[in-house]
Amino acid sequence: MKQLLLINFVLLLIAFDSSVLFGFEKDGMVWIEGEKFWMGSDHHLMHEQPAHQVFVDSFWIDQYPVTNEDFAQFVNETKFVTFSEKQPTREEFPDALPELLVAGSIVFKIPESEVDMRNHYNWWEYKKGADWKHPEGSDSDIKGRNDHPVVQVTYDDANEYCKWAGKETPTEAQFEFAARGGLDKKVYTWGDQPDHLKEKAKLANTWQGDFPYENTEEDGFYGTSPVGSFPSNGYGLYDMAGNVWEWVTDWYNPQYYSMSPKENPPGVKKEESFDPSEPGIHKRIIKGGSFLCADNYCTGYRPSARMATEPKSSSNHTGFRCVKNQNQMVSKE
Ligand SMILES: [Ca+2]
Ligand SMILES: [Ca+2]
Repeated sequence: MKQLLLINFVLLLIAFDSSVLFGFEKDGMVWIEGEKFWMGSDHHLMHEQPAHQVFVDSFWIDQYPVTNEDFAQFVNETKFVTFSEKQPTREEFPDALPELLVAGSIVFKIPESEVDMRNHYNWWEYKKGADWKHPEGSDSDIKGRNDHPVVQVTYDDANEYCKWAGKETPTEAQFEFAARGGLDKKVYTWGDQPDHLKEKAKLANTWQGDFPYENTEEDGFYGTSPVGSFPSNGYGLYDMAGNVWEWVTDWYNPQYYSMSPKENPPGVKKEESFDPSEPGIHKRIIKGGSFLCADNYCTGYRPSARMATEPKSSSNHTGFRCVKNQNQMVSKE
């Protein structure tokens, strides 16, 4: 009897311990226990290949993307001015057309009918006055969108926010590992079955209908959605698929996965970053996909999906969240 009680006690301890290790939440962040996982995919785009095993150290990650309300608090306290609120100069953009040298940012514009899918200028336009407080241009605002993810932020804007919060932007490996939520080698954050084949309510804010001219809004949202509107993944994290793309620290190189280190891969050096479609421009990576990701285009909301983005560019489908690393925790204590 005594032995049985002891076994029960030990089992109880193990159960308690695992709940501490996985999905433990504090101050809006979730603890991710370091582990090996399969990064990338052999079944999708070339730059996601090869799938390869890497190890990431334990870290904390924000449960939700940073919201307009969070970002407003940062701006109120620090008087920070984001990149898209400043007028671009001729020195920064020597080749830009004069009409583009006004403060503004990139906004999605739905075409009226089918367009050439190879030319993304068919659905993106530079809009004067577009910034985080006016995501779709000077005639828009964020009223009623306090709990939506902040958008129209560059990588540097995101990085400044995370620093202010005592955090950092995640690496690509951290983001992907967290996004998988413990489901190794699965296509989506919820498993292998595409969202549109599920009978239940939608699992992420993506694009339904023919991208880019038909948005049927079956998931209930035309654009961004309040953070946490869809079920969390296995680690209790929200919007790791869809809603907004999120900045990570890594510089982009399509061949990185065949040469990356096996532990805590940091990405290539800036000088080694390379996008074959725009050689000569150094780009960082965004992950997680957005409300513009459609199954007929990029299914960018898969955890292994990645997109190269010029770090000084912002748009109305890109935001971010932050992480806290162990070295930060040690230095703070
Ligand atoms: Ca949607
Ligand atoms: Ca996302």
